[in-house]
Amino acid sequence: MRTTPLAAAVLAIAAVSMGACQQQAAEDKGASPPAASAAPEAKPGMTLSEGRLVLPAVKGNPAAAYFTLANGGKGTVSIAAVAIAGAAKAEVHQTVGGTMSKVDSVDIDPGTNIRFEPGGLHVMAFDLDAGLAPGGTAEVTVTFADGDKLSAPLKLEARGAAMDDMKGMDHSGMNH
Ligand SMILES: [Cu+2]
Repeated sequence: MRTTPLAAAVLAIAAVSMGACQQQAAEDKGASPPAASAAPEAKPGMTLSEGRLVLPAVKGNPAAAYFTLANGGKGTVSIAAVAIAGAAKAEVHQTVGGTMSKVDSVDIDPGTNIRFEPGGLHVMAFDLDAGLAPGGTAEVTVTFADGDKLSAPLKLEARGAAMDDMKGMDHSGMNH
């Protein structure tokens, strides 16, 4: 029975320190100003809307993603890369005169927006996950040249008549 008061005291001290730690942590949380990296997937000033990913009619073919990216910030931003959840690889392409080519970067001036749309800029998604089906969503993440990122959902759609202009597209000649 000699150890009982000591054990009780140790427990009491432990309880007090835990309480103090938790309180300290809570205070730290409330007092800290939001760090620049607090929301790495939501670059300030940038908005991605009307996102959709048009799934291929033939399994194994690439999908095409379209969206509007608006720059509400003060400086020009540059898209460095795009990734789509459920696709092993994604590339920014531009269709000019019926020919697609890979685009390494896209600049968006402040106060303007860029539309990724059929027949123009689009994101091609390769090696699609079998789980991607019309009616669902997939997350797109845009990485900018400064390392900031922006994520937003893409609505999954079946390929329809609007995609006919993409018929017969050939990705084999794109080496640049
Ligand atoms: Cu393409």
